[in-house]
Amino acid sequence: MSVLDVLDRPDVISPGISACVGCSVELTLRTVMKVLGRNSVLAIPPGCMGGVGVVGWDKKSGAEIPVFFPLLTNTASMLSGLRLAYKRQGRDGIHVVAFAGDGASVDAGFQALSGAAERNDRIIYICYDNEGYMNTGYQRSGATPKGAWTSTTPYGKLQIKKDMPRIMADHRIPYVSTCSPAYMKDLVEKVEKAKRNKAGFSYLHVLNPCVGGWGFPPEESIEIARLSVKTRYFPLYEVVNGEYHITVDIPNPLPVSDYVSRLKKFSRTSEVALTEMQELIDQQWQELKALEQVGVNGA
Ligand SMILES: Cc1ncc(C[n+]2csc(CCOP(=O)(O)OP(=O)(O)O)c2C)c(N)n1
Repeated sequence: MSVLDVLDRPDVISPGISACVGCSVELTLRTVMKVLGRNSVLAIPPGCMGGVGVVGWDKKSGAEIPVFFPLLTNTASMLSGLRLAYKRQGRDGIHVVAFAGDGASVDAGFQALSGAAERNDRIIYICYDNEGYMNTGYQRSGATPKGAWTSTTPYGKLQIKKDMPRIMADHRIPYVSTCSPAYMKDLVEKVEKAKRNKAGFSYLHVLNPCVGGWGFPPEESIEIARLSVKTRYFPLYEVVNGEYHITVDIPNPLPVSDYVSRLKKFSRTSEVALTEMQELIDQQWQELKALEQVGVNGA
């Protein structure tokens, strides 16, 4: 089945939800759910996607599947419970899915997420990473990169971005991948792998440019996402049973300054910080290449 066939499927998310113009998260959610289909239960914690109406504030659900609203802190553990309940009912075919922001995943909900991964519960957990607590006014999160402006880091964040996909891979769960809305074929194939994964936990980490929080024109959302990959700022790879594989190779990367210069959130980032960012990107790419050789199991 081609990607176009998948993208032509009917939406399970209703039209008219109130995401910002140019929101790449909405596009990601619609696409992911086209792949996973109607036999799914969706958990959306507080955040942009919770706020825009997918959970159905007006009692006319914004989705044609069951959606519920866990706390910012407990998305994964609620899904673990659901999975057990379905198991007891003999309904193993239902996809139990989280669609959660980076704040809900790398910070506030990390304990629940790490616990569910450590137990290898059969959950599909998708983190949409817009690099901050965007719904509540652009506060910094553990996923905000060093040097970036947020409302709580007015002169640029001092710490580097938490490398969440690598952290999740070190739980040695069956499936981890990074995805981008600018590489739809790659994204669809990865969601399909998660859908087929019956062995346990699947974690997908999507980098989603945020028009308001990052400061760029709405029509450039996908271009910015593509630049993040082409500069190797956000490499696309997967880790299947401990084996790393770069799915979109970038043999001739653009300098990270091509990406940074497009985003207002980096307008106060110094030359020194930019050099450091490039060095970190080069180092992480080398590490990824090395992991491709040895995997998390060192085999
Ligand atoms: C424990 C707790 N602290 C704070 C909040 C308030 N809150 C609601 S949404 C949100 C932002 C969530 O950020 P993120 O998960 O990154 O999603 P995004 O807003 O970027 O979509 C916050 C802080 C909350 N709901 N629960």
